Amino acid sequence: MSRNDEVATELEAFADLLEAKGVEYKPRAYRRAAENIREYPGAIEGLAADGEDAVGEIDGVGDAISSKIVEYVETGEIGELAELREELPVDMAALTAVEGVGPKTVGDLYEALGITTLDELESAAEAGEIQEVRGFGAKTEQNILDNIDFAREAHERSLLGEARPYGEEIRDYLAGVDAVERCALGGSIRRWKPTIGDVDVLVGSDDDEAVVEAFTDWDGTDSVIEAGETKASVRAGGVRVDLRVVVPEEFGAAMQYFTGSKAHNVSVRNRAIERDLKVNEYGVFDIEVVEDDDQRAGRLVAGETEAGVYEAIGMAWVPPELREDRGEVAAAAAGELPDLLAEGDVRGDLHTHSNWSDGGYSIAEMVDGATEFGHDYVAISDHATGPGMVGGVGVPDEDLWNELDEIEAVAADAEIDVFAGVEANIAPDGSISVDDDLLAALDIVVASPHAALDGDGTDRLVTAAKHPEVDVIGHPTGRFLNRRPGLDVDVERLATVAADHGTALEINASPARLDLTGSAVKQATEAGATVVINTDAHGPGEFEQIRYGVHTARRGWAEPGDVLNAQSADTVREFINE
Ligand code: DGT
Ligand code: CA
Ligand code: CA
Ligand code: ZN
Repeated sequence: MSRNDEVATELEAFADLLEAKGVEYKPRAYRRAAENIREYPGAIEGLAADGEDAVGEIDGVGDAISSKIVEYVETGEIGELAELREELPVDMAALTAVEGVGPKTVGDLYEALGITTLDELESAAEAGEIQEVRGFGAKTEQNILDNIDFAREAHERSLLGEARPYGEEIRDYLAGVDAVERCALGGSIRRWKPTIGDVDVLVGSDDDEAVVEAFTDWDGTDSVIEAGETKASVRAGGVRVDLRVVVPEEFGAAMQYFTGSKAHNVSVRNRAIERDLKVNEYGVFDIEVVEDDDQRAGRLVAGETEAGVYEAIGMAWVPPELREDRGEVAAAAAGELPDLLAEGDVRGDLHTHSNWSDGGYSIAEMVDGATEFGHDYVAISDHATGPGMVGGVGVPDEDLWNELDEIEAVAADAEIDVFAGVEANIAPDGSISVDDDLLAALDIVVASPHAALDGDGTDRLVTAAKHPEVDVIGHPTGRFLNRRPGLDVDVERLATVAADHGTALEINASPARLDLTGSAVKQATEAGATVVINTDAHGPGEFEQIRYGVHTARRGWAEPGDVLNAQSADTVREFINE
């Protein structure tokens, strides 16, 4: 965790506890400051060394907050926050992971019932104690009971978008250690699963002791969970990282084994057995012994490289994103793996926000950001108002006409193509929240569900996909990873309609969403639909999150031809003008 992230996390914890105590306004200020510190390009400890005034130069950081930041950087603690934590000794992260439970609820339930953990919350709800608390009712209590299991499970997994940067940092660090010959990420993080149980790192080296030592000494390590001869585990920024060290000659076999998924490995092993071969984490051997104590028995056929392992059992190397046992073993054996979309194939972003709605930057800044990122085109698609849009985030139709003028003015000076768009809300009945005249005047219409996100949403989305002005169905299920599962959607039916009506289905690349999922993408493209990968960026710093969407598309076997924004601006224009 960078120092900026660390400080931001402390301020957010502060905000939660203040909110839990019923303090008004302040929590918002703390969250805003936290966000700006996270995005601040310089190192916070440098500013802190120059004193409170220097820290105060960051947007949204006033006197009260800057003195706390200096205190934190100097002493490793904010005194006032430590006191708050003692007053309210709650597991805030776990409790607020329950859909519908915010910091204020946590504070009220602690006050009334002394609840500090998920287990205590569950027992209280089961005993009917929560509905007796002032301001709570039977419905809230039932809601808690319905969502607690999901929260408990979710709380144990990190978002790919959080874990991946740590994984890459540690991989790059280890790659620079003398004793390390080969180094790679394995497990779910290499397969780009949306959530990660732990980060697996694999090293090929003849000096395991030196590698384990370098690993546990890493700057980013918060604590060492265990350190053995060839294995070690640490906690880094809330994520568990598992290291395994193998000899370089067995690195490929180990990578194949530790990348998983388990189901993929079972399929691979069965294919090997059919050929009188044995595959395990040490190599491919030319005898079919499954229950032999000597794992290395037999003549070694392959093991140094992963490609060699697959080749030895007569199949093409399988891209990690496909290793979920969804037909990839048969496809690789038949030489019929898809020609997957690559990160560099993406040419634009068709769903972004400016400060006309809830983004933090002007239209011109967003367009500059897209240009710098290397895109050929970008769409500005601010939220419209409409039923279900919370908290005055959306732009009313009459203002959207003015925004359209501004987008066109920025477009006239831009180096890249700029599409004028909107993100309209899809109401529960499938209707669209914006006037048809306005929809027709815009280049691109993204329509997304934002509220009433439970139950079957297929009819709702199908109705929207049929709307003649709608070009993209944004984050179709509305899920938030680890927070709410979103709508149930019959993807095949939606995709069939979308294909007929020239509507693209979004893979929202925001790490909190990754919606559609990989398996839904596979169903959608098999039904003939076009997908589009968008960041939903609320600032220029988020354009780079597109990679999470690209790898989700790859998990769905997507080829460049399946993806709208892997096409030229002209082709996109044709698609959205239809
Ligand atoms: P995660 O960490 O829950 O997000 O998921 P993975 O897939 O990273 O699972 P993890 O960390 O438990 O193990 C990493 C890989 O090691 C896994 O994908 C496949 C392999 N592996 C671990 N245990 C077994 C096992 O008992 N059998 C087989 N075939 N493979 C295993
Ligand atoms: Ca793992
Ligand atoms: Ca692991
Ligand atoms: Zn959006």
